[in-house]
Amino acid sequence: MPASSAPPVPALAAQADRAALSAPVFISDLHLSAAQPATRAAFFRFVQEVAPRFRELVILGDLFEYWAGDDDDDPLGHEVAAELRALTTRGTAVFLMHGNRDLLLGRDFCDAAGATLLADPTVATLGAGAHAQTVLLAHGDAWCTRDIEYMRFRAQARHPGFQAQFLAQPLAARKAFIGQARAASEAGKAAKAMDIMDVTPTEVEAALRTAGVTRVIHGHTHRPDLHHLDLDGVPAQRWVLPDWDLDAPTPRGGYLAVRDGHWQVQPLAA
Ligand SMILES: [Mn+2]
Repeated sequence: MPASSAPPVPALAAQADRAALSAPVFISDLHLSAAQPATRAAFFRFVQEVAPRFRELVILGDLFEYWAGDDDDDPLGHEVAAELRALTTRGTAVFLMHGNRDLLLGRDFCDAAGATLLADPTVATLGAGAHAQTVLLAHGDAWCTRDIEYMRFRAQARHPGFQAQFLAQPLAARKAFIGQARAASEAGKAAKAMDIMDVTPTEVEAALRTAGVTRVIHGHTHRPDLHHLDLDGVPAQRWVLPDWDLDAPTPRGGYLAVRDGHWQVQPLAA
């Protein structure tokens, strides 16, 4: 067997399916890429100035616009991992969930960032003692069931065999495939009715019942809101995180802060 030949295949990371949080801040859908310098700068500022005030930073998917594998030589991934690692050394734990765009974030990235990868969905405990609550955490795309075409793609993209096969391809081939998929996705989105891009309310309610909780936090839809639900007579809440785009004509972004039982969505400071 030739000693040199093929570079090592990026490894998938182990996923935790529970998390104990005390004073977390939640973000999602930053869609970081080299093409979004202001969003990247805002994220680094957030990690340096806002996140250290919390005990946990929880990223609920689509931190990156795309992820071809942990062996990507694009410096952005390394810079983000270094920032997150620096945050953990200051005492804030980092939890990360895959989104639909960065679901190949793997073991090397998580190790470099000092991050714990969470399964989608995960039931987290918030606080302890009399104030303890449980909450369901998810990216949100699994509940967009009215988009049949997307659900079919999702099932394939999340299949471990498909992922292993994909990651075994050379980096350049993976990047070419992702470039084509992104172009097709942009074209498809424009043609789709907006309401099939949102979650199906009954799917979220079913997930809350299965998890036995009355609160859920997710992203993905880019429709930040607090929805009050009636779950078989019990009040429940669905928190939808804002996406970030500081490179847009009207910059946007924000985070959900949870402290002492108080939940609040904060826009990014201008
Ligand atoms: Mn998403």
